[in-house]
Amino acid sequence: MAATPVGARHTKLVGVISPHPDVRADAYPVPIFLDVDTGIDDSLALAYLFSSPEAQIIGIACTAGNVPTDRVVANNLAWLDLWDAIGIDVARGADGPLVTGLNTAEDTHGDFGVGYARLPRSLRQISRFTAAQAWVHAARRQPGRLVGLVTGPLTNLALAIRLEPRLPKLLNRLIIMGGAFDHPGNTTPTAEWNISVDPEAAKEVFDAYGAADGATLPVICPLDITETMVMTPQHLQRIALRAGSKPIEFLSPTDPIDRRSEASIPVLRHLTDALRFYFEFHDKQGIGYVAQVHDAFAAAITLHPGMATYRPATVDVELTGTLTRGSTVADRRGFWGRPPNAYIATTSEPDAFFNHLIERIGESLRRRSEYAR
Ligand SMILES: [Ca+2]
Repeated sequence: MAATPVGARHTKLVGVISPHPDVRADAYPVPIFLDVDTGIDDSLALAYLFSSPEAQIIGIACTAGNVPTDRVVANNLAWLDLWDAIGIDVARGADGPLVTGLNTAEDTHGDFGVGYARLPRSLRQISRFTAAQAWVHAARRQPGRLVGLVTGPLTNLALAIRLEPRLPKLLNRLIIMGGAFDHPGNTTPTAEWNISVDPEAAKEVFDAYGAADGATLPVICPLDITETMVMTPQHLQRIALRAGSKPIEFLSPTDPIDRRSEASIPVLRHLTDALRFYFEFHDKQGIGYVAQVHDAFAAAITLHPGMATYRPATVDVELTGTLTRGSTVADRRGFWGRPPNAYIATTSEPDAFFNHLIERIGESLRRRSEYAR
């Protein structure tokens, strides 16, 4: 069978594994629009971004996923309070996927989406915009500059592209945590959670990029790479040491079932209680008393694309398979005759990522707690 050559407009990208070519090292701070379903690993991604001076968070869209939309909103507002973040609008998204009902993942993230943490209720107001409107508004305000990061289902982004079909071209870059390619799924044997919750939305987004001549292709950060980002109790302890938190805690599967963090730094106390639940979930899955921190890694390559390598691919989503609905499929041999519509993140160094994450969050918390004294 003859493979059809891909279109000329992307020929410079075809067949290479390379650093993402569309980022300038001097392009800091990065104005980021977040779309999240917070979520324990979303919470860690937020912690990383709030701790990183290169990130300028423009707004946060709340998508139903790990927990229902209202809970995602409450979690995001609470984290903004805990991090003393100002000037960041939080926009409520749709109540569920474009076509089907909503599945949530309280077994993975806890009834409140943040494990055992009980975040203080926030009195902040949410945006007057819907999440889809907020996407469009943010992109139009700084065309060609905004970087999108989605660590939940793609429902709101798909709705935003319906509102503004030029959105792919208005964004500087887009990073999506989602999908699995040469790797088993984490929701079905072949499907990853974010894509599986709303496959129609994911397909709309990937199709939009396939049709958007001149748009910078989105980066897909799939399970293949995020499942190698395994956080351990040692990593969490290193954050606490760096932050100067007291007492220094070390989480263990032999801890009493009702043990909760007594960390002196509130953000760290809540993160510890969230991650304890996540460690236990992974342990129950047979992975060990650790946590795959998918969203935090996607956040890191948003700020530092050089932390991974990428290959261009033509990506689509299975909608009708009786066993494979929600699976991502990459056409590497040009069977479909369609040009690449994404880069897939392929390799990275977990140790380098965790050193960076620990330094960022630990140092930020240390400075904040010293300032508060
Ligand atoms: Ca998420």
